[in-house]
Amino acid sequence: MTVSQPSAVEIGLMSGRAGYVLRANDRGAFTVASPTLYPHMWSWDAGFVALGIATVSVPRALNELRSLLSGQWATGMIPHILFHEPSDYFPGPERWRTQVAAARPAGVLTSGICQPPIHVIALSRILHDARRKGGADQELAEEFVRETFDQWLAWHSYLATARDPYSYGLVEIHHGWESGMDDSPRWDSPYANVHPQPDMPPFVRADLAHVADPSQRPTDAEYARYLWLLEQKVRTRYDDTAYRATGDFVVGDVLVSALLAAASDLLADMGEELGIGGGTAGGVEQSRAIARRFRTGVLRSVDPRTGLARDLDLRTGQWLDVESAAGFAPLVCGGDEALTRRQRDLLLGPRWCGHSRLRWPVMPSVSPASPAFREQTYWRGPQWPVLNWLMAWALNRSGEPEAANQLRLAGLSQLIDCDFAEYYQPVTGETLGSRDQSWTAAIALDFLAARRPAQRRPVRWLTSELPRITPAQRDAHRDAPRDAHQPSAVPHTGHVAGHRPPHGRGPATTPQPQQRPS
Ligand code: 9WN
Repeated sequence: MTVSQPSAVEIGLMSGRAGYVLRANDRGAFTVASPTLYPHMWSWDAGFVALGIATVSVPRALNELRSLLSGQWATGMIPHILFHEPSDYFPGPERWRTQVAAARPAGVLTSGICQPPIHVIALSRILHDARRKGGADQELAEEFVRETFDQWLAWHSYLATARDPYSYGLVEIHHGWESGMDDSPRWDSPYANVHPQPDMPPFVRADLAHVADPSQRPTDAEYARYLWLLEQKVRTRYDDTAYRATGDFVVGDVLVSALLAAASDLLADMGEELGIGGGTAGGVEQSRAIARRFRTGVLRSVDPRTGLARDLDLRTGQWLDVESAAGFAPLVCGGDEALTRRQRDLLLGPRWCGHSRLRWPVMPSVSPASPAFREQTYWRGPQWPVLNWLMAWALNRSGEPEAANQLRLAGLSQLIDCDFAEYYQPVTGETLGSRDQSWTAAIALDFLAARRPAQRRPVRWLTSELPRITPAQRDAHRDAPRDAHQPSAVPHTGHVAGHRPPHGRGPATTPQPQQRPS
């Protein structure tokens, strides 16, 4: 299917209406994710919202990120929700009970888990806009980067340490909500091992009151598991090590890892350009090291047969083979040009955006050719405009502007009715979930602004970055006895066999130090 440029009138209508939605969802220093279903500030939503607002107002976009940072925990974690005002959203602060956590911030109530690190990607986009505008906007944005550099670095370092203690190069998530793709079939297998216990406090869902059809939302059984994991986080006082020892859900997430790698490279770029982060703390170098480690982890997760990246269940050691949008993580972090081209073709081809049943050739959350595909069920097939934006961004950055533009135009066509829904039925094009969703309006503004991407610094895949494994270590690994907690799917990690992480959980290996690129 070919899609054409929107007309001048359509552009005018869409940008006006998108701006209106964002204005209406603006609560002063922050933007609610949507007016009814999500009446608070969500972490990765805020990143997308900020980059959309920047097309109109750089200062307001920076304030969005500043507001988000006000919720940062002492560990560096940016929490997934900031509860600025009371509401009927469930689970609210009384359920999260973050007062049990020493690291929680003062002055704002938050949830106790996190979401994908899109923020520095948004910040670099805002800086790009500000520089185009020049003058006060540029000064403000550059000053903001200087002011907040260490906070972003702390956020990335949190993910790279507390959430990857054994240096696998995959960020560990403790809840499906941390992936941003709540009930994705990516998580079906790990969630099968999540068993809510009778002592979990009872609950009443609030989300179903805000959607036309309950089948568009996760099921009650899924919700019970979500709340049980929340309970496990509370009972371990939001201590990641304690949770890892006892929690039911511990998974290495490839998309979060790819975003961390890309964002870390961008943070290092900004630090270099502005002459910050090079001091004693070596922030630029730390960022580059994080980028290298997680790019390595993502590329190592790719299934050579499908060309898609895979999440890793760290409880069972199984790779999770699901044809979900997260499989395109390598496109986001780059590092292997042949794989980038393969993923570009796959993405535009008949299993994905080019699938014959799709109303618009826009990125679906799950391949329509997959047995896991469901047209109408939350993250099991419908299209999220922000995912499409992310793929377009990644293609642009990978030097594929034509492919990126195809997704951009298709994405704009999908949004032409200006409902700015949370997500879209991929076959009929019907709007689903919440209306006037902030991040959808924001990416419409970004797509409409259609500025040329900043030139990507070529990221070459350096084989010397791959941790090495000697034949002796490989044999030792092969011969080592396996148990239920020992992954069978990580033979290529380059880790030395025999050193089991505490609590008998996770792979029975420790990594070799990574070699510096030559
Ligand atoms: C739980 C706000 C958020 C998005 C997530 C999306 C949905 C929340 C919910 O809404 O999650 O965090 O209550 O369903 O899955 O990606 O950030 O828009």
